[in-house]
Order: sequence, then structure tokens, then C-alpha cells
Amino acid sequence: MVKKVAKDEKQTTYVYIMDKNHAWRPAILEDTKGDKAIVSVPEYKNEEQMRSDGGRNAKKGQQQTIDLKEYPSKVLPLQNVDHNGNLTAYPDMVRLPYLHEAGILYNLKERHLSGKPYTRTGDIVIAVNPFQWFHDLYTEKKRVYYSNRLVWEAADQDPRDSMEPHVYEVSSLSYKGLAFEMMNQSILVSGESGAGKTETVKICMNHMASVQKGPIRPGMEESLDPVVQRVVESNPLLEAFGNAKTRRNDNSSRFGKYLQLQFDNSKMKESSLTSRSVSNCLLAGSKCDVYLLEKNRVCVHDDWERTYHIFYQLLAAPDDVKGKFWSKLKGTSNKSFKYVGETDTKKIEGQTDAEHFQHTINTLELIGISGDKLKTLVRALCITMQCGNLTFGAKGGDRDKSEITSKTECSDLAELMGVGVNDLNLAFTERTMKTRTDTYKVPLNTEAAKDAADAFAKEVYGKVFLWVVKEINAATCAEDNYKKGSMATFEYGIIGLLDIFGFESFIVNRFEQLCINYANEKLQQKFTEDVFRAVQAEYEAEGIALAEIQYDDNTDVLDLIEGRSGLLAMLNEECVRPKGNDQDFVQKALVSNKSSPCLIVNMMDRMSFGVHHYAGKVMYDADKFVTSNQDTLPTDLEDIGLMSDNDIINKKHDDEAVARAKRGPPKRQRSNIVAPTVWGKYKTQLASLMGNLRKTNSRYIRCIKPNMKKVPNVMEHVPTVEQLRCAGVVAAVTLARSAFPNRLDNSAVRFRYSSTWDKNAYPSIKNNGMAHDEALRCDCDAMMTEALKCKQEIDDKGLVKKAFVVGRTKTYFRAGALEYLESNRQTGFDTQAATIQKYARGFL
Ligand code: AD9
Ligand code: MG
Repeated sequence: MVKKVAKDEKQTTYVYIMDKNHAWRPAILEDTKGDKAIVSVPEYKNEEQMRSDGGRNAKKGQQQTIDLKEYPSKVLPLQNVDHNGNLTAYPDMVRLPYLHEAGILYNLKERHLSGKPYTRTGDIVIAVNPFQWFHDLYTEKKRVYYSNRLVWEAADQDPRDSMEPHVYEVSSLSYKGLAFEMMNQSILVSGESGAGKTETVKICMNHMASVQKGPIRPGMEESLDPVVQRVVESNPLLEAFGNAKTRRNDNSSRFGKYLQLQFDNSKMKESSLTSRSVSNCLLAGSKCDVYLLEKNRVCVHDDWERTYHIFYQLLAAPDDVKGKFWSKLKGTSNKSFKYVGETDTKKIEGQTDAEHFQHTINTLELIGISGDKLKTLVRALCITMQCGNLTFGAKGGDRDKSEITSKTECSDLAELMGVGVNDLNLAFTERTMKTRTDTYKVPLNTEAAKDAADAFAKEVYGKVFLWVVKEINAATCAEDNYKKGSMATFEYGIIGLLDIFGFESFIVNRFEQLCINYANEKLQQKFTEDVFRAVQAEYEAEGIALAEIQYDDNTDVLDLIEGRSGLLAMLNEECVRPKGNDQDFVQKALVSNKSSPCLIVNMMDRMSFGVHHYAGKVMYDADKFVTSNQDTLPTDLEDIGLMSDNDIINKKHDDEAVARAKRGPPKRQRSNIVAPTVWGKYKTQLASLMGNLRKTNSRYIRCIKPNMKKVPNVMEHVPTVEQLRCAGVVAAVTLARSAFPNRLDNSAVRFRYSSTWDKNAYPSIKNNGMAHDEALRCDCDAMMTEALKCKQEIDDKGLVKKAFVVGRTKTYFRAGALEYLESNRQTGFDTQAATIQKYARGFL
């Protein structure tokens, strides 16, 4: 509480107070009277002063009285000030003397403004997007430094204590986990749009490709293995097809991605932690699963935004190149195609569209897409763009019927697809209806015909995207490399990198936002499980005292979304009902979930409902939920696609994760299958992703977007705090601080360290009537008390804080303790003389 805060020499107590515009701002505690705190709020000339001063040098400003009973968390003690009264920023926030949201905010801000984008909280790395490249952070020297220290050198304690936090430590530790602990790994990168997820994944991936080279010594030759090159190069290719300029990010990923780096670790079985002179765990390939491409963007985008990069790239190519793919592409520009349109954007990621195109073509060739295959791909892109140029008019003056009025555009499209003009015209302007006994045609009006053209374009682009992903996978996956004979045995371990859209809450939220937020709820559940539940439950089971931890459990929200009568079930039901509609979906969902604490009813609007997500409340507009969820293209459009001579669009491409999740042989008879809904497929994909992630050891990188203007050296408090809350960072820091990072079974402790221990001193020998488990515990406690005496600390109250705790079945070690024991164990084996005890005493 406020009265307990540390006082500086002048006996002034500095605190943080909650403030609407700044989230938290420094203030001076003048007095406390009963439940009231009287604070004065310093006036700052600028943000810079507020950053480091903490209220010491600013003019004393207005006084405020705060009712602490009513707002218990409105005043928080100030922390981290040095003797000059300036804020000190901690690289690892687990060490923050005062731990709260304001402390974390100012700590991150101080580091951000000093050019340090990465901060650690235990094992989680927080990456604040600097919006400027600190090239020094990503040099070969830096990469080698992290991998050598964290992977290749056996350290006697956690070397991170003396290292600046970096995402390279996450990649290094994941590699180490795979190579030396033989456990599959994953790195889960999250954050809102533009926070830096994709860049972070690229940085980690490039690092991983270099860690695998083994310990690097000065003068060692640099070379890029062709497998590594293909894997690294596949990224920009995916971005060309799946990224677009949005308001929030010039290079925004419009799909989710789980990239699995496959390492051949068959040789690792023979090696051990101590033989780290060469790398035996080599990158053998990669495989990528993709989620929810934003197909709408193919047809419409805001004026400020763009459709997918690849279209601009293609249209910026030289005429002679364009002409080789399709003669009519010569002389075209962005404005020749309505879906594309003019753009003010000159460069993306520092390169023009024309430069990007060259790179894209080179990479396509690298993965084997050239010649006719490349032509097929480019022509499929042309088909997509060409659909947008079709215009429709009423047929013979009848407004219920339509025909294509842009005859040239139509014949160009027919030529591109290799179908008849008439067939094409009918596919867009009529709909075939089937009853049990009859098949008949219904004409479409111009609006419906235009919608059909858009739907077809989206379908074609969706197929193009999945085809590109499949081709990349075929060129990079370890299975194929094995077949090609470049691997000795087919056995590999995985490091998965997840780059998936962060939580979204806009003024109007639609079906897509619900899908995205659903994925985030699932990931949050895993984060919660990983960081909180597992440790808490384990400590409880072990009988170890743990400070009460506050965290948001989101199972209620997940029940509301994916439960038996939840939103998903209700929407799917509405999609198969003949007259299913958005409003009925909302009303049914509200009735069947009325007891859910997470559902928000909107009395003013029957088309609206809200969800209390873990990251906050979001109101959804159910307009087009039913159609967005139906993934079936009308048969006329599907058939015209299958009739095309273009090999990308005349086949069905299923998302790999969905395909894998489906059991049994593929069913060909369309009429016998109930079409899966978008959400149904997505749920299957997510379940498969979560299943895969659960088999890995996960590490987390939380990306923060410090300001919405995308400029360097600015941290806006309110959005930053919001992101910290969404990411569960505050709660995670609390936990990491109270947790013990390492643990070993009690039996393993007694076995591993017994060679350096006088067995006659075992408490269990002295009292051999002890039960087995009890004997183990007593022995471990006695051994470790002795062995880790030098690692114990004296806390603020003068009490001894041991470096370990013995639980019912396991011994828990504070940071550095286990590494210390390990290093001494090896010494003990070698010399047969030096005991841990002696070694330890030497330190005292
Ligand atoms: V989205 O959800 O795909 O819209 P991301 O992936 O979170 O988003 P991205 O990685 O694309 O964001 O980063 C956005 C921009 O921030 C980049 O284009 C860079 O200009 C900038 N960025 C991100 N990370 C770094 C970094 N480590 N150093 C410098 C960075 N700039
Ligand atoms: Mg991205």
C-alpha cells in the first residue's frame, strides 16, 4: 500500500497515479489521511522529462485527493529509482523492485527510448517495435554471440543474467531444447497488427539457420546451405501473395502462419550435452500451415489500403516480361484493373513493386516454378484481376435477368481460362438449382451476377495462394529433401514459429474479427495454461507455497464461442437451414447462451451481440455472418473453374492442416457431403494447430506497437498498457518472479549428485524406518542445503532464501542453481576428489 513505499533522502514519496491520457503518470504523495491519498501531479515540459524524472525535477502541479478505498489501484508506488532519483530500467522485469503495470510501462518506455527494443520477463521476451532498424542488433557477430553462449558453451549458470535480452535468446534456447533435450519446440509470437510479429519471426528464423552451423570461431567460413536458402527465401514469397498494405501496416500479413522448421536430429542420439564441438542437428527443411487468408481484399480495399502485393508487382514488371505471360497484359497498369486500382505507395519495405517482382520471380524459380508452371500461376492471377473488370447489365430490359456487358473483357477472361464465352456468361448470370427430382436454372440480377464474379475471383485467388504454399512446402519440406537423397535418415525434430493475427477490436467488427479473436482466445488459453495453471497446479501438488496469483481464465469465453450450443454451433445450424439468416442466428445464440457471463446483449440492435474477450469487450455486427460462413461456391461457378485449362484453378486445393485433420480417403462425390462451413474448417485447423503446439515446448515473444503513427522514439502510454494487458504480461511477470525456473525429480537429484556426497550422511540412513518418498525428500534437502549454500540469498527482511525447495516429488531450483550443480558434478566426476560441499564452502 501507499504508506509502505520507499522514501528517498528528502523523504518524499513518489508514486504513479492512474490518468486517462497517460494511463499512468508520476506524482508525489503529499499525505495520506485515512483512506484518502493526497498527491500533487508534476507538470512536465515534455514527454522526455516525464520519462526519466519520476517527478523530482518538475514543477509541482495540481493537488488531487484520491479515495483509495474506492480506487485501490489508482495509486501505485514508484520504483526503480537510483540515488539521483532517475528511473533505472531493468533488462529482466522479473527483477523490478516494485512490480505493477505502471512499473512495467515505464521500464519498457525507458528502454524503448534508449534504443533497446527487447526486454525480458523470465522466459518471455517483450519486443517493442522500434520502427527504426538498429542494424547493430542483428549482425553476424550478435547472432554468433547468442548462439555460442546459449547453445554451444556449457554454462555454469544461466548466462542470460549477463546478456541483453534479445529474440536471439529465444531462437537459441529453442534450438538447444531440440538439439540437446530432444523435445520439439515452438515460438509463439503475438501482438496486434504492425507490432512486429512477422519481422520477429524472420529474425528468429534467420538466426536458427545460423545457430545450426554449430559453434562459430573467428575465421570460420560462411556459407549458406541450399536447404537453408530455400527455407529463408520462402518467406518473402509468402509475403508477396499473402501480405498487403493496410492502414496499420504497409506490409500486413493477411493470413496466419505456422512455420515448422524441420531439423534432422538423428545423429543427436549419440551425442550428449558435453559434446558441443560440432552441430549434429541440422536444418533439413520446413513446412508451413496457413490460416484464414483475407479473401475479401482481392475484390475490395479502402482507398488508403491496397490489395495483395503480387498484383502491383506483376503490373510493375516490364512490358516484354508481362507479354510473355499473357499478350494482353502488355501496356496495362494498376488502373487497368478495378480490383487493383491506382496507389500512391511507391515502396514497400524499401523496394519498389518492380524490384519486388524481380525478387519474387527469382524465388519462384529457386523453388522450381518457372516456364509453363510460372505462366499458369501468372495467368491465374490475371484471371482473378480480370473478373473485376466484368460489367453486368439487365438482359433485354428485364431487371431480374442479367448479362455481361463488357464483351471484350469477357472474351479475354474466357481466353485466359480456356473456356467458351457463352459458358462463362451463363456461369455468372444464372444459378442452377437442384431439388430431389429436378434441376432448373434461375436467372441472376446484375447485382447478384457481380457478386458471383467477385466470389469467383476470391475463390481463384484462394486457390492460387494455397497452390503457392503447397509448392513452397514441396520445395522445402524435409520429407522431399529426404526423397531427393540429401538426408541420411528420415527423422526430424521441429521448431515451430507461429505468426498469427493479434486480437482485433474495431468500431465495426464482423465475422472475420470473431474468427481472429477466437484464435487468440485459444492461444491465450495455452499461454495461461503454460504460464499460470501448470506451475500453480504443480506447486500446489508439490506442497510448495506460492503467492496468490491473479489471472484471467478464459474457458467461459471459449465455451460461449465453441461450446455445444455456442456461437459457432448456432451459426452452423443457421447456415444449413433453408432460410437461415443473420438476425435469426443472433437471436438463437442469445437465447441458448443467456446464462453465459461473457455474452453481451444489445437491446438496441437485433443484429448485434457482444463478447467479453480476455482482452476486452467487443461488439459484433452480424451482417453477412451466414454468407461469410458458407464456403460453398455455387455449382455453376465451381464447374466453370473445373472446366478451365488452368491447372491451378481446375483443381481443389485444401488447406493442408484441414486435409490432414480429415481422416479417411478423400471423398469425390460433392452431392453426398454436407459442405463444411468456414468456421467449421477453421475450428478443425485450430484444433490441429493447438494439438501440434501441445506436443512442443513453447516459448513466447510478445510484440508491442508503441505508437499508432508508426514512428521511432515514441511510446504512447494508453495503447501500450492495453497491449500489455491483452498479452497477460503483468500477470506473467508476477508469476515468473515467484516461480523456480528449474526442477528435477527427487530421485534424480539424489542419484545425479550422490557421487559428491558422503552417503553415511544421508538422513535416510540414519533413520531407516522412513517411508521411501520421505527418505528421498530428506536426503535431497540435506544434500542441497549443503551443495547450494553459496547460492542462497538474504532477503530484505534478513531471512535466508534458499536456492531450492524440495517438494513432494521434485526439487525446485531458483535461477542459476541447477546449472551450478551441473558444472560441479562434472568437476566431481573428473577429479574424484572435489566435492560439491568443499567447492561450495570455498565460496563462503
Ligand atoms: V500484421 O498483424 O501482419 O499487420 P506484424 O506482422 O505484427 O503486423 P510486421 O512484422 O509486419 O508487423 O512489422 C511492421 C513494421 O514494423 C515492419 O514493416 C517494420 O517497418 C517495423 N518493424 C517490425 N519489427 C522491427 C524491428 N525489429 N526493427 C525495426 C521493425 N523495425
Ligand atoms: Mg505480419
